[in-house]
Amino acid sequence: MRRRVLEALSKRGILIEPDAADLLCRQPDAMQLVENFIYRPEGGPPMIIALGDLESVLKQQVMTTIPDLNLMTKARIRPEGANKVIIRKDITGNSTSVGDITNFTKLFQDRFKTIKRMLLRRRELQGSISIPKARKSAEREVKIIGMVKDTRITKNGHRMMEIEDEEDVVHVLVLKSARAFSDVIVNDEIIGIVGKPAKNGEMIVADEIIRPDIPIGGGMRKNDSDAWAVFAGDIHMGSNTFLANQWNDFIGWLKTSEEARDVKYLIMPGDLVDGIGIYPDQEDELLIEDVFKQYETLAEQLKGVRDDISIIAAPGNHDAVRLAEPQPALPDNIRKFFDSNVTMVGNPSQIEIEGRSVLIYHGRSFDDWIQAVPGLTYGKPLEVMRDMLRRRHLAPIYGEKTAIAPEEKDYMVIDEVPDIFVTGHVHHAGMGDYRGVIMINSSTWQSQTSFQKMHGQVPDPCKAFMIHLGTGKARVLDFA
Ligand code: D5M
Ligand code: FE
Ligand code: ZN
Repeated sequence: MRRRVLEALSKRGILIEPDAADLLCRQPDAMQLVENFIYRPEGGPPMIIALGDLESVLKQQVMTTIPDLNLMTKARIRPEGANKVIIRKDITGNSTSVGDITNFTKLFQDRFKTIKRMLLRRRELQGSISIPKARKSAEREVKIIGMVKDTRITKNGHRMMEIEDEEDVVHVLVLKSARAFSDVIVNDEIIGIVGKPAKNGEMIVADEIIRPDIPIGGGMRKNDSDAWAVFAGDIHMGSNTFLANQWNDFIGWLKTSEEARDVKYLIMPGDLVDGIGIYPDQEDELLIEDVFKQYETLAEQLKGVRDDISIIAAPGNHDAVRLAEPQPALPDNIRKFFDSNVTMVGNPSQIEIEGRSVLIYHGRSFDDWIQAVPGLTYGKPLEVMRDMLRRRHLAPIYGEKTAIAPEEKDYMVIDEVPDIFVTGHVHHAGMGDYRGVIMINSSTWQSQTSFQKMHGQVPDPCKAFMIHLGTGKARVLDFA
């Protein structure tokens, strides 16, 4: 092992200090670590690896160490039924918005604080100051962080924004000739601005707009998991447009197919059923008019899924929980229909499976994003998801279609960068990658509804995405 490791490094012209070499060779995944050093995204490989460098890489690693024995024998590492779903972030049981509290102050303060912290880590925003200080500043360049309260185009075609921080509000002008002009701004997002004070501190002329964004060079590192996760959203059980045959094919595949043998997780990001009273005259489009019966039917079918598959189900805007986001998990009187391998989580929620962090969000805010931002469309949900990741927020636009609950903490902030980000709602199927985050929009099991026809929305149903949790390998299955 030592020889292989040293050879691999020296081939690339990398030296390693003896104590670092000792520690490296004691790692069962030493060769993988060598790869990580070679392909280190930040500025290429180091010339000399010191003990401290290696220790910090080991600390960052998502993988747990694999016993040598398993590597040699290729024995299956995960014992049967070892699935563990760790819930990292979920409103369920943590709601503070009880009764008729309609005060959003704390929510917005929390959002501001959390995203400001992320922005302050950006090199471009080192030395940020408050708006009052920026107004009085004699410097040529100032840096501020604030929430967008308003944005409009002036009669000369420039963009004028109102930016607010904890102390003050200021006008920020983005000239149409500035590079930042093409960057879309949505209301209530939190941004950093680098610019020049003007008009005696009444205004700042922006040179650059900075977003919290996803750090470059992240992404899933290999781990020892053998398991696949499958994603299936927007089932809409009970609707007369529910695609029963295709769904049954999918469940049948999951039960018996050789390809599905190592599937250990089924993740369902909302709209499990069609619900009742979701839109006017919905009864006319329902096959099952009792919402409990809808869940019971779904639960019955999921009982056919192998016991060694953990099912994680979140609600959407058609499900039987409060509509305001974050939505808690489905309550016990519905949960009770399902087997014990089903974990109900909130919307959004962040879970960990096999060392992978998965952010699950149904996606009601797609409607607001698409309406607010020219160029975003229902047909390209991955572009919207990328915009959510760049702003580290699932639903920044307040007061439109997405109902938001006045919680004290903003659960819609993406504070932890996920390995996998899955959404639904728009009934499209897409998989992509943004700076190492795997993005999935998980299709639907409902054909075009009359509502969608009216709005010219064409669904892309009956696709199931699969991700190998050890390697990040992806597949798409088509049951259409
Ligand atoms: O949403 C399914 C699709 O229909 C999704 O693309 C959003 C769209 N939809 C649903 N309600 C609305 C409203 N009120 N405006 C615009 N677009 C909408 P589902 O949640 O499954 O009904
Ligand atoms: Fe839906
Ligand atoms: Zn929906």
